[in-house]
Amino acid sequence: MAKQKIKQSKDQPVNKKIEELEPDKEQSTGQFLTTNQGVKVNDDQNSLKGGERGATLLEDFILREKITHFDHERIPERIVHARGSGAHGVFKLYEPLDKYTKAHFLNDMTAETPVFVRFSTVAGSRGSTDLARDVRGFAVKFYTQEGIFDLVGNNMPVFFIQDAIKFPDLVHAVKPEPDNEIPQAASAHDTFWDFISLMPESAHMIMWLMSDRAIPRSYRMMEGFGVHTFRFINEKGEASFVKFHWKPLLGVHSVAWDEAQNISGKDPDFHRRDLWEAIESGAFPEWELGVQIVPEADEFKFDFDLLDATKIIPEELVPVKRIGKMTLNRNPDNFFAETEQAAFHVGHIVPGIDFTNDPLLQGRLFSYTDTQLIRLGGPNFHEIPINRSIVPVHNNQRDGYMRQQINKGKSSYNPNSLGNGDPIQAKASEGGFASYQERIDAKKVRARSKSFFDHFSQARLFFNSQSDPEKNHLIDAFSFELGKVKTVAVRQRMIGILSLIDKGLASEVAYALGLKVPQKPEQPINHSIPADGNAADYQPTQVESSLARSEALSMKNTVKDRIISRKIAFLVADGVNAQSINNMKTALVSEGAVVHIIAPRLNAVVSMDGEEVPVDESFLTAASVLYDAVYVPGGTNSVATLEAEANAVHFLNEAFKHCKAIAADEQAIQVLEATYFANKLPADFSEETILAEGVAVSSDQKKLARLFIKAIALHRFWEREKPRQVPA
Ligand code: HDE
Repeated sequence: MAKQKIKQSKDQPVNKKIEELEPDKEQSTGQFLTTNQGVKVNDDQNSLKGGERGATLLEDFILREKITHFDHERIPERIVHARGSGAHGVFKLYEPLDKYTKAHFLNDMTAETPVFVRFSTVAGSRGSTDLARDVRGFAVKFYTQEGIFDLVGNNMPVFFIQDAIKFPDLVHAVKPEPDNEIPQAASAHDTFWDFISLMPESAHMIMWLMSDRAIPRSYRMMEGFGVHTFRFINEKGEASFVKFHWKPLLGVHSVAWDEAQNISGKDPDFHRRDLWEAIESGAFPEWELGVQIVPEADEFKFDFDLLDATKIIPEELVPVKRIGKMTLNRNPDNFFAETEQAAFHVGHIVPGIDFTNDPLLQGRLFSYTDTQLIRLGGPNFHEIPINRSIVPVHNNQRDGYMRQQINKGKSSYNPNSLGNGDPIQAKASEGGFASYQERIDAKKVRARSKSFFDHFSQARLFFNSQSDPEKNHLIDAFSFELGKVKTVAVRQRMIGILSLIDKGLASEVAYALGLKVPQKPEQPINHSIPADGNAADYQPTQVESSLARSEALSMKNTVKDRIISRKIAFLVADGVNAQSINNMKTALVSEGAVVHIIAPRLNAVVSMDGEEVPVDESFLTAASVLYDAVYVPGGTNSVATLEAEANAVHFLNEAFKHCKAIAADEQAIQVLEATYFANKLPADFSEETILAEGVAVSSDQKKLARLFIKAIALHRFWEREKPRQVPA
């Protein structure tokens, strides 16, 4: 098991981007308060008045400046992905990729490329909860030696729609309904499912959205995907197709839906806090960058179209090659200046990387600059410190709101002779970007390729690849979301769509909704057809996937051998056995976990030996949904108090319900016996049973710690949900 490396965020070597940001930083320590014009302020408590009780004078430039600036503090939030959190880090390459791409940062083994990453939810507003059932954004800005490369991805590898022209419709459908602006940060409402039920192309993405991937345990435990197929271009000008993946070294883990809903109340900043605290404590999140490379000659080898963003390339068909590692090791100094003002754009690419004709990608290439113009207020958003390239920018673009750069000289045009012809174009051999010369010989049409018409085979592949608990969660999620839909016809239409993915799934959801699966499911009528189109020509095609399952699609197969940064609750009261705390704490902390002592009240409890044991949280401020596992140490009086303390019993009940690892010193077994799962306690506490059921009790503290650590690493004991009726 990996030992935690303690490397404090502030001790990290300064990377090139951090260095570049330094001159823009302000620190007020020991300084006088000034106006924005640098004039020292003498009284920041009272406005200037005509007499002590008189009217305020217009002349008060200090008051006016302060209030005016305040009035203009807000900028529009992002239309989608409004809620997010960012962090700085670095990317290091494992091996040069010269065979495929000439991109410098993917070839130079000595390069440490600075990155800024922003994770986000999609639907909710800036202040919404982190634990909404939603897609997560995973946007990475690489500050390379050849300019900025943005990999603007999500934590799901496919998308709802195939053509960018449908994006405003999708977003209008999922955002709060326009009459009453309900619901916030949720897809469980009529307009969303109305749209989805009429857009069979969303079937695959809907499976991901209803899966546990939509409720991650942490941003640090999510995969990331570039979604579209991009192109790599090597020095010789040869192209290959590429899909980008981020693989988290902590594994891919999620919470339970009931837990997600609870966290939203207890700590709406759960993911934001988790990322911040992990980085502050030196448990730096890490991902490997993976690529799936398809030779250009193999473009038509698959039973799906590489240009269709509703399809994955199963890892069984093209393995993911891990080419480097990203480490996030520094929190921003200022949320607004860095995270909020970060402007990502899928069109920011460097030589060696290029686009494909994926119609979703092509539309995005327009949208991201356009949106920054309104959000950040003009065309100079690239000059905002977080967005600045670490290599110099020279061109003939001039002026505009908030221009920072002071361009010298007379000429701002090309060709010019007055400026010596500068700045000059770079040859491809000098690093100049030259677009890939794709051959195009086509009619100008508004159309969708027939190769995009299989909407169900990969949705089915996804479902078939899930473990039983994951399948149950999908059924429950569909039942919940469609249960929130008021229009029965929409629910019924969705049952029709589900029946084309999997009959069992459709009938379970239909049962929950009190509906019937149509005997012969009507072929869903694809409503995204042009006015003059013939509906029959737009029917989805029924294709069987060449694969029965894909292991990479199930979280069951993820990394489960480490507990770094996992949060463990210790429930204690006066009279606790300090030894029983310390032995377990030492063992957990040495594996990188974080321990919180939780007691009936704050400050400290007194151990059975009269020692003061500091308390981190009380039962009032803590909740089991904020922890990964629970331990109850021994000590007769402590145990007696906890057994009679409803909050402690509830804490354990909830942890059990959410399938978490639970451990108790043998002396504390009576606390477990006070819970609702007392009659479900394992018959024995052998290693095998503990690792199967996730409840460990022992008087041997070393053994207990060893098994508890293994159990925490397993993340959840979903089998406990059988027969899917666990009370709180
Ligand atoms: Fe975005 N998307 N998107 N998107 N997207 C935005 O840009 C858009 C899509 C993604 O942390 C906006 O700066 C269109 C796919 C992320 O700042 C906007 C289409 C994927 C972020 C926009 C898509 C994404 C955005 C809103 C369909 C995964 C947050 C604010 C053609 C590959 C970046 C902004 C951050 C943000 C448009 C589809 C990922 C409006 C038109 C597919 C991670 O420009």
